[in-house]
Amino acid sequence: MRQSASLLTHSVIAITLATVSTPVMGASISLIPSFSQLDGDSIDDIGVKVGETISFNLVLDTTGLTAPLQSFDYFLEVDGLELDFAGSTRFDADIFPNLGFIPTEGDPNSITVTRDGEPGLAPNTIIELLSFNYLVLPDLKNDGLADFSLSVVSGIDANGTEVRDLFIPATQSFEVQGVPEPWSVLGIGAVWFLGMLPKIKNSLWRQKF
Ligand SMILES: [Ca+2]
Ligand SMILES: [Ca+2]
Repeated sequence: MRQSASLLTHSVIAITLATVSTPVMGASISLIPSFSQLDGDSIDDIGVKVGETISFNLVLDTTGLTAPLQSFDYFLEVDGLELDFAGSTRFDADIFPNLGFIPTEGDPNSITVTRDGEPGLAPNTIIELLSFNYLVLPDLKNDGLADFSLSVVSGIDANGTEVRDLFIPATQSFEVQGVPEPWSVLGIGAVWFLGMLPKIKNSLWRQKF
């Protein structure tokens, strides 16, 4: 009896742990490759060099939706001093045939992009929607502010229901910041060595006596 009670306890614990450790799955947007934290501020970063072109894809995940996603709109904002749009390639023309752009009045660095049409995107589907290319401009700075930000504005399913709030996260953003060239790291090392040279000489001199 005691053994069966113990087994029951273990079963309950196992079920509880399984429930706790199972991640909550839901609709989302994400970028690949994903970005990471390079410093102490709150925004994720990508280390870049002036003049290079960076590329990344927007992934749309409809996990948890109950009807096909029939339209999908997002707001895109870019720091035009650090990044210059260098083209994009869409992969979803057979899913959302209609593509539209709504410029933001007075702001050339932001735009709303709309997609709709048949057949739409089925629930519990993950696709790469498009790829972005951006040229890194010389006015690069590390100020902890987003240089690229993309947010879901609206998603309407086949029942006409607004499902925007089901997308978690519904925003993806990152900052671009410079990484030192290998030669400049060598340069810093050479300066340090030259600065230390008198101390090294003195130390060697003392070792003689
Ligand atoms: Ca950061
Ligand atoms: Ca920046």
